[in-house]
Amino acid sequence: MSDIGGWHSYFSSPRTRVGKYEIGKLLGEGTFAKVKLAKNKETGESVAIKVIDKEKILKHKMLEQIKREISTMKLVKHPNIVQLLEVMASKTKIYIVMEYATGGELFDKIVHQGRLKEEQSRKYFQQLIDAVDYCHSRGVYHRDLKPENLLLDAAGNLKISDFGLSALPQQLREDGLLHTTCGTPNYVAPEVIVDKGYHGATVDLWSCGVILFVLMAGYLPFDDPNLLNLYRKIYRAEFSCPSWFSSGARKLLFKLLDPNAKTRYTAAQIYKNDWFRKGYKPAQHTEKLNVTLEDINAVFNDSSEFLVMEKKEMKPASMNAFDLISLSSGLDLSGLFEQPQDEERGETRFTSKKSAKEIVNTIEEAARPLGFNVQIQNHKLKLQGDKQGRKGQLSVSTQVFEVAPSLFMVELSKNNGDTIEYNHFCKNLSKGLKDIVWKAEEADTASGN
Ligand code: ISQ
Repeated sequence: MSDIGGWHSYFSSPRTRVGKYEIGKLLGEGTFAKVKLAKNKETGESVAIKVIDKEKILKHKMLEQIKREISTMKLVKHPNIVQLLEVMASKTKIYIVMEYATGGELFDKIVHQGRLKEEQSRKYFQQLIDAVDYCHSRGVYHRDLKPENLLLDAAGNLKISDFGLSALPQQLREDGLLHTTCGTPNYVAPEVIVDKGYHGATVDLWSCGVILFVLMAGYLPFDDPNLLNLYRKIYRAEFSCPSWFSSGARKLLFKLLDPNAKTRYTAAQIYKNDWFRKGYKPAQHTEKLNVTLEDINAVFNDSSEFLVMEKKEMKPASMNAFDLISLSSGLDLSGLFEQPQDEERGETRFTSKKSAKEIVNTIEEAARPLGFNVQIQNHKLKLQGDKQGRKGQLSVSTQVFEVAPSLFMVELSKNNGDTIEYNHFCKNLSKGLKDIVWKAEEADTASGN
């Protein structure tokens, strides 16, 4: 176990808490938003939270649009679409809480395993069309369907993310995951490229065609290092199917990757297609969420009902079995709970079942009358003697560790000063701490159990 500058190396990192969610690692980042993994502390459920900067939204005059998009997202409930769970706001941020798709991106699967078998590709394509058509029937268009937006859940089912944030203008769509300024046009329909005005549904179905091709081929139908050449290939729908594509799949692809939006297959035509129909089971969707526009407005009006505090929570550093063993000699942990230990090195440990906060307060109350200047930082205390001892001013560091749920270990270590004075101090301190600190063997008596 290392010791850095007198403070223990088991620094507990601050955990940000937003409402009932404890914020975890970053899942992705865009210009206006970050997506973070989070845990609902009431249910233990993992969620993905999109954190949007309010100031940036206001600066780009996107407020009304974002409000509309969030209310749309709340109305979309389909097993193959990442579900919006709730929306919260702090003074500076908007938090969009969504289902967490644990399986990662579908296209990572292709990157690692190569192209998929036709059956598997068909299953994902069926789920994709089911979800896309469900949204279209409610007037919601994605307009940016691409691999990054296709996730998988724990059961391996497709989950489309960001349905609803789609109506934002392209150049302002930097609000989500993996969205770059010069996003790849590989999945974009010809009519979008020529910017003649387009219909959201036909554009999404073109992208579904590109996605189906990539799933079965393992590479893009339209690709070129030169952007103009790429646009030309897309505009003319210049692509060819590899030899392993079945004739049914080829036929469907030519109907989807039709450069003429007017003759391109609609969802209704896809449902009638034989290749698509094989083994197709429509998804069962449940009722719409009962969310009104007032709910959404409340989030943006700083209504106290929706306002949450973002706070950094310091938990005492926790220890695992290896940490505990490394503190003890060999595998015998009994030494851990006996006092005094490592006297020569100036280290002493106690255990307590009181809360970390109570322990810290009690140490502080016990140390001040002994003439110590006390600095507290989370669950670490620095105690500085007020007079010079034989070997300089006595300085002691204290930290509280959680060794098991509701069992804390208090570790004292001498940073400076004389060991005899330190031991004397520990004895006096332990007298002051007699209500909360006891040896493990005495714990039951001390806690009155
Ligand atoms: C859900 N699960 C994992 C990652 C995500 C990224 C963006 C939106 C939703 C997500």
